[in-house]
Amino acid sequence: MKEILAEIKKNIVEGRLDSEDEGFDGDMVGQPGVKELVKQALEENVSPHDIINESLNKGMEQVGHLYESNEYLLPDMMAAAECVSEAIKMLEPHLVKEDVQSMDRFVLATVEGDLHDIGKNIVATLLRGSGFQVNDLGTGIPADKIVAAVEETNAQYVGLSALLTTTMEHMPEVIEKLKEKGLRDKVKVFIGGAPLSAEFAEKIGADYYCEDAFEALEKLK
Ligand code: B12
Repeated sequence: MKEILAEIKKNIVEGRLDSEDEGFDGDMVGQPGVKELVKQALEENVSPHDIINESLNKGMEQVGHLYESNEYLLPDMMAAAECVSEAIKMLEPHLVKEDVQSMDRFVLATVEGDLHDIGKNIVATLLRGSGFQVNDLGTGIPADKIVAAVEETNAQYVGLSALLTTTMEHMPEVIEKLKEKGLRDKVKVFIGGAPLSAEFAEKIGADYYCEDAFEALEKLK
């Protein structure tokens, strides 16, 4: 991995937004943080794709493991999440191609009971950048509301995100309600989030499982 990508990942794990932050061990003041490093990477023409997949995703994966092993507490996870959100904001202009326009409509939501939105927001940014009209409903959205949005906007695609093993169980509800409303054949259902898999997509009758946001774009093509 490029050194700068490894540095960004390390600073995500340390929860260091900028050079004023101490970091987990408290001795990193003065060293560049996520903001400075992402700026530098963009200046060096490192691709936003690599920054997202190699630094942001992998950094958060490591944070998840540290939380699981009780080495990190909730505030540590939140500090890392803030760094990723800030990095995405900086990457957004580089992911959005202003000349693309499409009539394809995509409804996106994190399912009921789930407040994780970093991955969903990356998906939204990439889709908008590729010309899709994205109706991002936000987090913790009940199945009824998601289906109503599909109906109202006449969307061709719906994307569901879940990061908790408990909340992924709300996904089949959305598919059932789409069937009840006679909308299932009019919309392709994409699902994503760390605990999901292609097997789960097949089991619940979703059309596509995507490991990351870029895979969603590939599948849409
Ligand atoms: C950051 C984080 C948080 C942040 C969320 C901030 C935010 N605004 O999202 C905070 C601190 C708030 C948080 C809270 C909690 N969290 Co949390 N969190 C994480 C962590 C570390 C990273 C998630 C993340 O952002 N990853 C980075 C993004 C980029 O990756 P991603 O979401 O997977 O998205 C990519 C793909 O999956 C895909 N994708 C995602 N969605 C979609 C949708 C579509 C349509 C498509 C096509 C693709 C796609 O594309 C994305 C981009 O490439 C994970 C660990 C992990 N390994 O996932 C734990 C984790 C998910 N959290 C966990 C837990 C337990 C919690 C809490 C219950 C903790 C608590 N005691 O309160 C709460 C739950 C709150 C709630 N009700 O939702 C557990 C879940 C365990 C389980 N088995 O369910 C994990 C796995 C940590 C762990 N190892 O224990 N969390």
